[in-house]
Amino acid sequence: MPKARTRKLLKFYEQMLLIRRFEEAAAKAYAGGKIKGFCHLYIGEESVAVGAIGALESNDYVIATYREHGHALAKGMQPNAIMAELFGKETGCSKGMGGSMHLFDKSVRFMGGHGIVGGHVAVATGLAFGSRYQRERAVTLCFLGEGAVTIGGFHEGLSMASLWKLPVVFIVENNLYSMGTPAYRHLAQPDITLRADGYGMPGHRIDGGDVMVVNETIKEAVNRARSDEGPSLIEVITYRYRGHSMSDPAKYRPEGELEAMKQKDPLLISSAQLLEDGITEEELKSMDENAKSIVSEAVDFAEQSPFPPISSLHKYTYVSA
Ligand SMILES: Cc1ncc(C[n+]2csc(CCOP(=O)(O)OP(=O)(O)O)c2C)c(N)n1
Repeated sequence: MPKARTRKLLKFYEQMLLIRRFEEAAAKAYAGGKIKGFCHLYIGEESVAVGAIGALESNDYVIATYREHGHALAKGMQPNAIMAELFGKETGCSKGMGGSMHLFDKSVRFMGGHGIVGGHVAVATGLAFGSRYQRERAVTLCFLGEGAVTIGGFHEGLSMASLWKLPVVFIVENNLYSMGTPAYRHLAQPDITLRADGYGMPGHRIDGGDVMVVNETIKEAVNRARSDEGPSLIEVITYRYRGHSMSDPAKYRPEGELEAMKQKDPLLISSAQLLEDGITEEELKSMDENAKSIVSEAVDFAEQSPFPPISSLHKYTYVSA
């Protein structure tokens, strides 16, 4: 029987594998014309969502950006419902009407999937206010990119959350680029954690490669939030392997950067730790096979599901035609 720490890492590794294989399948389906519109992949960043969400209780909330497939999976959404949503099918979590950027599942407290950069930060503060008001003792994790920290909603969300000591943790996934713009070209102060001081909350920067480090850091911030000590701002350095979205060939990266970053792949880091803890190559391989089969079933499910009927065109809108 592996030690508790190894068992935890195994669970995280399994989730990261699922996300990696899910995203690879999404890329293939996009290239084959099965997924249309925007599709932002999370490959390379898996340790952030998995480690952070692994620090939560099941009644805690997660809210994220449009790069949210990984967060939705880590929060317990069904791969079939997510893939079907990406395919625009009626069986998708948003009935095929939201697509990649608008995953949502209230039953597991995954509150989206938001396309307006920084807009959801204020929504996260609202969720945390709601939890406090209803005495739920739930914590909200809000994931955002470094491109969101100069936007008004970031300021408003952090300021009010701190003033009211709301149970929320803001996690900046700094993957070094906002679309094609590197952080040094849009952040006058590149140390994002310094902003925390301006809102009277603790700020920490960590390297996101090791899922256990992410987990431990976020756990501390979650405990703090749950004991009414207020929010924290955690900047996690990470890297996305693909372009901003499927339509971006990512030509703006310096030569060799991607290859160098892949040497510090979160899956590589975790598998090396697991092998050291006595888990065998065969066990890791069988976990990978399992992830691939879950994803392949999700793709079949999405392929075979119907598109929403034309009669539903005006359903779920604020104003009917
Ligand atoms: C308010 C707003 N402005 C501009 C955009 C266009 N836009 C979409 S994604 C993006 C870059 C965001 O980068 P970052 O926050 O670092 O997240 P990442 O995509 O790297 O995960 C921009 C500018 C938008 N969606 N919303």
